[in-house]
Amino acid sequence: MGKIRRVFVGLAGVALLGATAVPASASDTDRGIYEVDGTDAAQRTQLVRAGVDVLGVADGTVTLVATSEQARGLRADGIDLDRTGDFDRALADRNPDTDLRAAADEFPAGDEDYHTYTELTDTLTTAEAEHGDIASLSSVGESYEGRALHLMKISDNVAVDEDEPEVLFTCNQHAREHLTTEMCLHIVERFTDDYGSDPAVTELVNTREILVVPTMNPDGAEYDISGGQYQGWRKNRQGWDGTDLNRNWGYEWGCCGGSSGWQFSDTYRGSSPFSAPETAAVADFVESRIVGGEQQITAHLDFHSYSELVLWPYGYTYDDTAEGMTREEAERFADVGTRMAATNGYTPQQSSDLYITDGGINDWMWGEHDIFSFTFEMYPASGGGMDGFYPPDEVIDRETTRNDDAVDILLNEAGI
Ligand code: 0X9
Ligand code: CA
Ligand code: CA
Ligand code: CA
Ligand code: ZN
Repeated sequence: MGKIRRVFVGLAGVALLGATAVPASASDTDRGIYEVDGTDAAQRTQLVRAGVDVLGVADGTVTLVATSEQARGLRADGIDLDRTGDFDRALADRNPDTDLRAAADEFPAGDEDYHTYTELTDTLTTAEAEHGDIASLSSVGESYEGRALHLMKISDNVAVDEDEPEVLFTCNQHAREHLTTEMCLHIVERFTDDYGSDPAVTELVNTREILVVPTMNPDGAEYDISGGQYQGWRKNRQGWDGTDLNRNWGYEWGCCGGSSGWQFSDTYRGSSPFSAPETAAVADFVESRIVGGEQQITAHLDFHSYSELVLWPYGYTYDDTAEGMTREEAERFADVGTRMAATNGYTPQQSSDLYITDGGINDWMWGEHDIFSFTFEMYPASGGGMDGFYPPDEVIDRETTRNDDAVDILLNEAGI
């Protein structure tokens, strides 16, 4: 595993860097998986600022990936890091043996129910063909490597831009968070297949325009399963080592130590706001929904994994209220977030209660467009290490259906 990975990284380096010197890449330094117990938000932000890759947080315990150099630095700063595993080892343990490896364009053996990009495209195409009166498939643009960033619109009279609240769902900004793509696909299938038979679904489709972008990062997602093995990849596939899409949005971009300027960091913010074609395409689409001076999209939900959390803006500041966020608005976020969390059993909190992030999608949606915007961190709650990103495909149904009531709450709120 380690060997194959290094060869692959080496080739990418040659192709992208040409004759220039190759800097020491995070990809081929020794990476460990660590836990830190009993953290508060300030300590988690300190960890994030050190550029480590936070995998999950549960009851104050952080699971993260760090290079040995980063671990040394953090220990010198008094942080009690407990090394629980090796990054390459963890992936090797989760991946099938060499002889069981799937073809390059399929998920690893046993996980074939997850949708590859091709399968996702086929499924969306079929949904549109079977429900052409309420489903319309287009795209908001292309990824760095040229894959279509699919957009499914679901509404009655779908070909007409009606005066109905528009609600946007986005998934898979982070490559390895494959369960989120299944979540968006589940939303598409539920609001098409159950239309006409489920009264709540029918009412929402008749009175809303539901917009779904099932993968914002198809290049990264395909790379993450390349060779039929999970790669633990987070960012897109642009440039030397990719950009973290959820640090590339243009509201208070790079302001507050909640992202990294180092290209090999897993939270690299990119060279400028919207330098990633994927964030730029979705942002342009959102901007195109300003009609007659009024933003038509009133609510938005972005799916991630993992930790089972309901998060709301702002992420760039610990303050509950800030420019563009009044006390009443902060209370509405907390109220609706808490009500959604009561239906799926997640933990509700302002996103900076987790750790500071800047350039995140929710801050831009709300700060720029007053779109009522949340993030869900899906299953599992904890204990996964790297495995947390790769739950077996047997959980897809349960863990996507689990969010049906929360999705309906947000769709209803969008009309208020
Ligand atoms: O760090 C992130 O981008 C998200 N967590 S993940 O483990 N999926 O990478 C959390 C984003 C929460 N949003 C803000 N803090 N603004
Ligand atoms: Ca399976
Ligand atoms: Ca309609
Ligand atoms: Ca409309
Ligand atoms: Zn994520």
